[in-house]
Amino acid sequence: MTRLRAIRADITTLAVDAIVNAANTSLLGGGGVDGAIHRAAGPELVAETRTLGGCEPGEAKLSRGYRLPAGYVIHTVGPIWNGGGRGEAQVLADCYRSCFAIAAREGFQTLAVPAISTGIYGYPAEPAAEIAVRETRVALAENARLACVTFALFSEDQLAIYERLLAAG
Ligand code: AR6
Repeated sequence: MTRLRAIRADITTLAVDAIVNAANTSLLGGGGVDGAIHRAAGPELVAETRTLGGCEPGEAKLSRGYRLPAGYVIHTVGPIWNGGGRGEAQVLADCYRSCFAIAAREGFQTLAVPAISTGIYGYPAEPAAEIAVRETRVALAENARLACVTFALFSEDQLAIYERLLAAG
């Protein structure tokens, strides 16, 4: 069975143990995938995230999924792209590591992950995907319990980038 796949999907529709949210430091909702997750989860989600004390870029926090088909949401805050010379790549890698650390701690077996930072935060899609695939492969190698990570991508262009990286092995 393949443990790593990329599909074109609205991440809010996926029935996995946990989905990753590309949030902001307030954790109180926003646009993009964050807005979609909050809408689909219902108002109970912001009631919980309000108690989490925010989240720094590169870190992650866990909440329940409420009305989502996913059981939990792992909220992370990606870097805002500023040309690439301000540590953006390190912060993005830290996002994935923080999410996978929570998944390992909780014993999650199935995860869905969006292309963190590549929307409103402006991170270029290709280098962001390289980091996502690299860090996910490390997590799969380190965590035998993790059965499947799905990259849930919103556009055909994003999907093509991920498919190429996954095919390259
Ligand atoms: N399912 C999967 N992917 C999605 C969905 C969805 N339903 N909706 C958008 N995407 P973005 P960021 C893709 O902007 O760049 C929010 O306001 C989208 O096409 O959601 O990390 C937060 O509160 C893109 O490829 O997140 C922050 O303020 C990717 O998800 C800020 O945006 C990420 O785009 C975070 O910006």
